This record gives sequence, structure tokens and C-alpha cells, in this order.
Amino acid sequence: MGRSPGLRSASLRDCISATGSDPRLHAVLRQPSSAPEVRSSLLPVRNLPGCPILACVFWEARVGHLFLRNTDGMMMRPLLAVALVIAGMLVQSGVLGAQSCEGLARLALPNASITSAQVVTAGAFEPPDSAVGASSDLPAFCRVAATLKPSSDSDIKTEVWLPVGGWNGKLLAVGNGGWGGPIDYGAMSDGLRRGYAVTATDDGNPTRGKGEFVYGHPEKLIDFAYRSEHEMTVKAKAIVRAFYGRDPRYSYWDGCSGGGREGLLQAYRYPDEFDGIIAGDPADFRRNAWALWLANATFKNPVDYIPPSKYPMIHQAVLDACDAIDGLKDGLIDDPTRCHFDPKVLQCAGEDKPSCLTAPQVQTARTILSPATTRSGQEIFPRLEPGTELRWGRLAGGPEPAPLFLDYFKFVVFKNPNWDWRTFDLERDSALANQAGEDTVALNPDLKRFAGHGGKLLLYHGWADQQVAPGATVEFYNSVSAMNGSPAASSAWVRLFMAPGMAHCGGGEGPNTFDKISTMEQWVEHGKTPDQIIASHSVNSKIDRTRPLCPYPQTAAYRGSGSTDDAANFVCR
Ligand SMILES: [Ca+2]
Repeated sequence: MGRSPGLRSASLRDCISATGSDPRLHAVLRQPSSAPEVRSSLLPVRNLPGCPILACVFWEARVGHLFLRNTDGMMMRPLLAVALVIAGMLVQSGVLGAQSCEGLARLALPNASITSAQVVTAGAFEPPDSAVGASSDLPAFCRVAATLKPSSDSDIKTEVWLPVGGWNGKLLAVGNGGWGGPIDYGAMSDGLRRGYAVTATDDGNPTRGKGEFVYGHPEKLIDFAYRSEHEMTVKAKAIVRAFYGRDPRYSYWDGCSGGGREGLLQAYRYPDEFDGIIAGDPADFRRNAWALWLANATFKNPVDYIPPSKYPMIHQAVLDACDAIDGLKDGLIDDPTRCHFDPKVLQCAGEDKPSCLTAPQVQTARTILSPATTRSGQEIFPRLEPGTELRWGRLAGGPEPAPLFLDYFKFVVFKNPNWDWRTFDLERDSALANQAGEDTVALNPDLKRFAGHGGKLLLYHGWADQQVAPGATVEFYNSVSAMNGSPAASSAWVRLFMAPGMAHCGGGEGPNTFDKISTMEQWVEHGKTPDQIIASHSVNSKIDRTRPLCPYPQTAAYRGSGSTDDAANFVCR
């Protein structure tokens, strides 16, 4: 191995001494032996402070030498040459402009400050108590935290997690739910385990599940609606570039509920930001008016209230009426739009009993299963679909509407924390709500620019969603398609998968677990447009049923033989 021209041995010693104790060296030495792994694991350890570029090249080759000798001593010299060639390519590609993890703390980004940048060794992550779904069982990563201030009133927290070894070369941005709030470490953990550089934000909300932070802060409403997600993505790409020395090969969005809404707003407003967007059960803001209408109809007056103990009885009656319409009595209503169940059949003949509904309760159930309309019959928001009865408590359980819905009227529409939801008028106040959100939170189906950029959009929604009427997503999909000529023309870049029996973003009686990210990777990176997605349902972590989810308007049809719990016996049509 020849010495690089101009390399002074003193510099090399400085370099090795400056980096030899770095924990990432040990991460590098643990890497498996494939060439891409060598390359990606070399990336994070270059250009350490006080380490001249050429010395670093030499040092990286030494790392490669040690590593390769450990895995295959006989091949040491040829592979060492390969390592040097890779190092040379990295020089050519500008990778040597990359920074160490700690060095990212000094990265200058407009309207942002990096508050910490530290390597978290494998298994050492300590998720905060409030973090849902996060665990310490993570590979080593560089954890970057930043505060973003796109306006003087903004205070957006974001994090970017960068795999120290085995980066897949891609960025995953994960969405937030409801009113935003704590960063979703669970979703970040999943992305990191897949090898992604992954980023998430709190949407500028320092609280959990409440909307008061936007009260009197119009800039924070903009941050919540779309700006925090955009700023987060722009900064995350810059941090990826600084750390690895190159842009992500692909960038994806994955979010459900509020995160689905966020993804659709990014597609509309920043069409070149992502190569693929996964938007589940998108929380169309019109649902707030719908939820307050249902609150007034279902529990404002005690006589209208249906006790949750009656929900299973109603659910069974709905299944008795509608389960078999799809040709298969399997506890699932494949297409609830074909189910026209009248709760009148459950009306008590005499006094109120657990097995029947009083006359006002019949009316309540009818209202729940009907769309919200104006006095002249124009639809304001679709209905809660039959099949959701076990979860009616979310909207009809009382005693108050959830802050998720109520806070939009208190703090955005009426700007009055004492506003009384009992005064709600559907027609008047839903119009005010639409007006208040049209420039911020409202969805826009005109995604031609996103499609023009080559973006792929994977929409999904549970038919048994108890919180956002699934028909809203069907309407959105139909609007997107209509704006692009026809469903056939748009099916190359946008697909909607409706999940029978799936509740809000998961759960429920139907198959509700499926790998959206792999589906999107296949679509974007290998051109495999998803014709079905296999979903599973589990009880106590044991899978008891699989089924294909089908691109709307197709449904999964039973082939006629074999287990009805096995996806292989179904075809989308
Ligand atoms: Ca069925």
C-alpha cells in the first residue's frame, strides 16, 4: 500500500489518536463483510475533528484493513485495494465533506438550531417514559435533536436518527397523530431498524393531545398544519447530507390519522419532497364538525344515550344483517356501503332491556349510521360505517367531546376557550370550520404536481374506523382520480386500500397489520405497483387470519375452496 502524496506521518498519528477511541470504530469492526456494508460503515467515521482529509482516507483504509483481515485473511491485499478504491470514490463523490456525529452539533442551518448530536450505542437508547412503542433494543445511531423556528413564534422540536452502520441510503419521515405532541419514538425505532435515516417532529406542540397551543398563535397553527413537517424534512435532508456526505437515494413519508393528513398536505404543498407517501386514515379536519354533531345527537340529552353495554348487541345485529352480503359469513363486512341496517329492528317491544333499544336510542343509532347533512340534504361528512358498533364510545360515549375534535372549535374557529359545544349548529358551524382551516389544515386533492414529479401515494383506511369516517378517504381518492382524468390513469401513482374490519389505524376484527413501507419500497424502487397487500389479524400475538387488501374499488373474493383465514385462497377483483 503506497502512501498518499503529501500525507505526513505525524498527521496520520494525530488522526488515529483522535479517532482510535471513538465507539464507532468498534461498530465498524462488528459489521458484516459485504462491500456495501464496508462502504456505509465507513461513512460515519470520516473527517473527524483535527483529522486531515488524506489522513482520514488512509485511516479508513486501515479500518478496512483490520476489518477485512478479520473476515478473510487470505483476501486481505485485494480487498484492501478495494477499500482504497472505495475511499478514492468517496473523495470523488464529496463524501469526505461529511461530518462526525458530534460535529453535527456545529452544523449551521437556517432558522434552526441543533440542540444535541450524540452517538447512541447499540441497545443504549433510553426512551422517555411517555414514549409509546419505543424500546432500547436499537442498533447504534447518531441521535440529532433540533429546534426549528420558521417564524418568530415557532418552537418546533424535531429529531433525526442516523444509523451508524448499515444505512440503507434512504430517509423516512414519520407523521404525528391528533394535535401532535411528543415525537413518535416508536415509529422512529421501526424505521431505524429497517436501516433508514428517520425523522419526526412534535408539530410545534409542547403538550399531548390538546390543541390549546395554537390559541392566539396563528403561526403555530401553520406549523401544526404543514410547516413543521416540511421544515423537519428539509433539515433532515441537510443533516443526512452532512453526516453521510450524500443525499438520500429515496425519501418516504409514513403517517396515519393526523400523520395521514400531514402526508397529504406535504404531497399537495411540497410535491418534490418525497418519492412515496403513505397516508393512512387521514384525519380530514371536516371530521371535527361531524364529531360535534354526533356529540349533540348522542349524549347531550341523557335520553338519547346508548350505554356501551349495548354495543355488542347492536354489532351482532348488524353482522346478522350484512356479513353475508359479500358472499362470505366471516364476521367481516367487506363493503359496508352495501349494508343498509335499520336499528328499528332492535326497538324494545315494551320496557327498556339490555337486549333492545328504546325509541330515542333507535334514533341515536340511526344518526350514527347516517352522514352529516345540511337541512337540504347535502352531505357534509360521510357516516360512521356499519361494523364499527363496538367502538361507538369514541364519538358517542360522552360525557364531553374529545379535545381532538372540540379544541379546533374552541381555539381555531371561535377563539374562545369557554365556547360551549352544546350550542353547535352543524350547517352554520361546519361552514365556519371550513373557512377557518381552508388555508392551513384543509386537504386538497389536486396532487398533479406530486404525480408529475413521479411521486407514489399509498392511501389506506379501515372500514371499521371509529374516529374518521372512512368514506371521507374514498371521496378524497375519487377526487384525486377525477383530477387526473380517470381512476385507470391515476392508478399508476395513487392507490387506495380499504381494510374491512380494521379500526382507526389498526386494531379491530379484520386483518389490520400490513407492511406499508415494504410495499412502497417495491413500488418506488422496483416499479411494482401494489395489486394487493397481505394483511394479518392476530390474537395474543398469534396470527389467526390473513387476507389480501385490494386496491379500491376491488375487494378480496374467496376462490371457493381452502381456509377462509388464508390469504392464498382469495383474489382481488
Ligand atoms: Ca363477510
